[in-house]
Amino acid sequence: MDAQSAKPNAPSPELLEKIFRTAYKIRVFETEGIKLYRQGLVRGYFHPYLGQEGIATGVCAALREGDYIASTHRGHGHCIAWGADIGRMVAELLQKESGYCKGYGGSMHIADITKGNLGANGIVGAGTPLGVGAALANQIKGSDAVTVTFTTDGGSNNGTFLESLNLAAIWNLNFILVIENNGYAVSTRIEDSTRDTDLYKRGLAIGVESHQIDGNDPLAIYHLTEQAAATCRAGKGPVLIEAKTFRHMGHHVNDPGKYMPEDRLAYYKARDPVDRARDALIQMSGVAAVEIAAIEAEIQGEYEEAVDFAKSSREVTVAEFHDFVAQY
Ligand SMILES: Cc1ncc(C[n+]2csc(CCOP(=O)(O)OP(=O)(O)O)c2C)c(N)n1
Ligand SMILES: [Mg+2]
Repeated sequence: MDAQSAKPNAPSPELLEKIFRTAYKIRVFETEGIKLYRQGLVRGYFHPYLGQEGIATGVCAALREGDYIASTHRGHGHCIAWGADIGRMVAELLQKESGYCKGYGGSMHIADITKGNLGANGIVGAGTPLGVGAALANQIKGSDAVTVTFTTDGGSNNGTFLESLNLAAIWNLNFILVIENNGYAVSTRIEDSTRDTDLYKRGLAIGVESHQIDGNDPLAIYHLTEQAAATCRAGKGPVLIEAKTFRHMGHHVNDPGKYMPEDRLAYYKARDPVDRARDALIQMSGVAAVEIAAIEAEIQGEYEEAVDFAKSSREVTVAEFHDFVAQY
């Protein structure tokens, strides 16, 4: 299906600025977060969202307060695009008690249920049934809230992908499933894990409106999500979106990603989502280079404040962690 053929209204200058700010904020968070990781300050894994920023940015910009998201192990970008406080996010990475999960969760478990963020998830594909559950709960409550689950090409091979989407379909849930297809599950190419690599067709097979889109085009993703959310709120959900993208580095910070073909990386880097958000802001709303530089400096400053906040907070102890887990 060619979703890009629809003719959306011209985006407002405010929307263009919001999209650029979000994409850039994610870029800074990931670039600087990798440095924190290399300094030994972040324990566990860190899966950078570099190169995929356009998806979280475009999708979340099209949602409303009161909607819900569920995310993946590569989840920092989704949290930021959903409006998370980056000080509390850095604190979570650094095992500080001021973190979103008191420092007990780390990178792969940042969640904020109070704001409808059902969380990042270390279990590949687990956000899909979780999102369908939230969408069902909202339907039962009579709410028109939309739930978006961000999943992955790897997650689409988990059995619950089809089971969950099928339930969402028979119940007409307000549910949008976004597959971030970056072509790899760790170092396994998608061509080696499935015969038909056009993952949106899996939705078509069970009667779900399904689209494939350039995952590096934040504006196109915004417009498509806006349409998908309207479809859901009109009682015609769910909708599946496959966003094709590529990560800028290996699976996690310590994976050199040698298996990633250089020509493919160059192709996607030439279509960098942050550059595209910046270009759209300049070209479509006439923002001058000096203003762009000021926005970038502001976001960098905000990140540095977030790190200061996190570093000044108390680190939780292993004993506290054990006591906390033992309660559940
Ligand atoms: C159910 C499950 N199986 C295996 C793993 C181990 N694992 C972690 S990430 C990953 C692959 C991730 O690839 P993909 O789902 O495409 O997401 P991407 O890393 O490309 O964003 C695997 C197999 C896991 N975390 N959960
Ligand atoms: Mg993948």
